[in-house]
Amino acid sequence: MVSRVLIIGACGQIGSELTNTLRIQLGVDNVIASDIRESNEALVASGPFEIIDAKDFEDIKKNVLKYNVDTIYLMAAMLSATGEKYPEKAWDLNMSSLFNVLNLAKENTVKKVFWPSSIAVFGPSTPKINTPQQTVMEPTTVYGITKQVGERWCEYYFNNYGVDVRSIRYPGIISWKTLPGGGTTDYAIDIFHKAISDGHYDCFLTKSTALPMMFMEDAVKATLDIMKANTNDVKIRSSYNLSAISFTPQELADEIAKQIPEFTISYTPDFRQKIADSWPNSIDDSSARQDWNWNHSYDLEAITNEMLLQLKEKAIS
Ligand code: AKB
Repeated sequence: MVSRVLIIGACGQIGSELTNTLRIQLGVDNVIASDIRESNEALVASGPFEIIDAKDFEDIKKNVLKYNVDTIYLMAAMLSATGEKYPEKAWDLNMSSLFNVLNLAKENTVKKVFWPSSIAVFGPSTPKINTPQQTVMEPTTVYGITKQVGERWCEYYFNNYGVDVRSIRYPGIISWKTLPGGGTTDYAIDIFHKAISDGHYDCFLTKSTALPMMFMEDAVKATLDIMKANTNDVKIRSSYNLSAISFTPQELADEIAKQIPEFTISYTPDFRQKIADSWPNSIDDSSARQDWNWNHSYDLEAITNEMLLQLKEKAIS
């Protein structure tokens, strides 16, 4: 039987592309998109869409029953930079939405849950290079705290209630279709837009701030791979480290300048520098590669080529 999925937060950066790919794989009517508002016209027009508040258990349940949903992807969250501006709201949204979905699985209303964690789960005391799967975790952002606590609850619901919850720790995700909202890694997308429109980018991180990053195609693939993996192969039920590449703003700027030689970059670090400084430079994701055969495809050159090509085309169309 084909799975029927509900995506909560479907208008967002990752949610929108996950929805499109799932609609191709499962059929449009088997993928119910939802968000707190209709903020992505193309997405709303592309198949079933419901306004759902991720903090409202009954709202989610009503739609799960209406569409006979068996799997939920919870993509709604307040990210690191916005979370620092609204700490209580970030805690409230990120935790209540997770509990709503875990509890629907606990009562067997849905069978499977995907919930994203992040490299934000790590903190300044974590080893920075090739950060291991299991290590010191003392996040200093509210977003990171919600991810760390969320991971503990995912594992708890799996161990104690048999909830089939699966999770990966996303690095910064680079994409061109939908803009990201309120993250620290957003510079790696802003820079492409500004390179094309202005030939110059003023970066909010220093030139040598290395962060783990990944292209959207790889992120969507990882998400679907872990969801398709055999239950017994998903050995980690908190969240898996996931990695593709790591680079600094300067390295990214140099790569862009290979194609736009007149491109220049300046650096004006703001409050997001402190967040970036608390995160790893690179991630050891050997558990994901071993347990469910994770493999990335896009390196820095391929990402840069694809971003510039697609955004230039979008600018003239
Ligand atoms: C952010 O920067 O907050 C996110 C993340 C790394 O989870 N992109």
